[in-house]
Amino acid sequence: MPLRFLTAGESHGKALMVIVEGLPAGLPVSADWVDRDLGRRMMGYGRGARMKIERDRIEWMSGVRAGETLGSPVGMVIHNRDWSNWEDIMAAEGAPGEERRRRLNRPRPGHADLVGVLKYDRSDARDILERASARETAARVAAGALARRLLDEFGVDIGSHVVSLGGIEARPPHAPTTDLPLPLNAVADRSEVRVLDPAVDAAMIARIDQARKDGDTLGGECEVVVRGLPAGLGSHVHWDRKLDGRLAGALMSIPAVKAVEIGMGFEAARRPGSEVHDPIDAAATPGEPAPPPALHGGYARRSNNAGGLEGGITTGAPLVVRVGMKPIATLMSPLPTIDLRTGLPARAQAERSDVTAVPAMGVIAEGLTAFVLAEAWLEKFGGDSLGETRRNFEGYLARLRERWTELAPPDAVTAEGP
Ligand code: EPS
Repeated sequence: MPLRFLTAGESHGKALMVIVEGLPAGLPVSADWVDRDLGRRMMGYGRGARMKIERDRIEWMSGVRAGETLGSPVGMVIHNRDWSNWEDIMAAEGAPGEERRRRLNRPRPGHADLVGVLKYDRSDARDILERASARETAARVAAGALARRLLDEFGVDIGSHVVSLGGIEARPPHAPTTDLPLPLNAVADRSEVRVLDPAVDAAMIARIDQARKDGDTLGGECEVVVRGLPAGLGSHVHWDRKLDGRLAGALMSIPAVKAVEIGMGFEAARRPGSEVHDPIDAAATPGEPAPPPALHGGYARRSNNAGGLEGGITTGAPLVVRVGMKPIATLMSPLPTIDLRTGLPARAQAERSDVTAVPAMGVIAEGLTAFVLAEAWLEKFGGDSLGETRRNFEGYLARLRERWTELAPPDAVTAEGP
């Protein structure tokens, strides 16, 4: 059974809930570990007043005992502090036809308001926005934090940083990751906009301040980088097992995300093959043991334009994914829309919102990346207990090393073959 999770909860409902199923037993976990990522998701210059109300923390509901997973479904709840202000408006009990309070009648272009109302046959777009709100991503980050915990046991580092915000670039597209700090978040989290270059901070913050004054919103791009993965996660054999497709699907599901690039991404479509593909070298002398930890099986790449994936399978090089987010749909200087009650022209409703949530989006992207990778990890290595997963992982690495030592010595092979 694959690793999977389900979330539930409205933005101004009582709580968010998440169930993660398929984690091996014996994985050390703590609420502090999960809460750390929840806290990181709430940060970032440009976020709205809601983040001052909430203190996102999980409460364990199931699946964990004495600081370890049991192998049973892990249930977590994140209580909404704002619920006390919405108890009447969002109450579950009541008469279906009764007049709703805090209705949203003027749908925001770019939000799910209008299409959701049409699809679900609602008259109040609040019935849609409550679930379309990016608040739900807190539950995803909690699930992602458990996935990250599993990968962390194997030395995998998952980090992200903002590479552009409101049109200001912090890093040129497709720059090699060899100069990035490890762990990446130790540096990225020091910046209010999660950029690595402190010189760019001030320009982005000024841009956000200006957008706030203008009643406008800003989008941007984050880069997720994963280091320490072995070659061999994912598969080439079937479309829905290809890891690049699975990652792109998960990342595109983040609210407001409109683009995902892996490695060189769109730029690779513009260049000849000789400038795109990553030449393969030996990282060790053939016949001698591959250097530890042998994640690449003894091979190395001169570049990483593939972003760590070939044929839907990890190469052992860093996984590099760029995620592009459009500006948030709630504008304080609202765009033209219609009034759902009359069909007549109106200005979109201005709900409390953020000027930008690009720094938070990177944290969410990390969580979803971790989840997809943990799923692929358990497909490859399996195990009902962490110890079993570890033995399988080590057995695979031993085989990669063995393959390398079995290679013929260089003088026994001609260009045509042995
Ligand atoms: C969010 C909570 C929301 C928004 C934001 C993300 O809180 P509220 O709607 O009470 O202000 O700050 O949601 C949106 C940007 C959106 O379009 O829905 C959160 O917890 O991340």
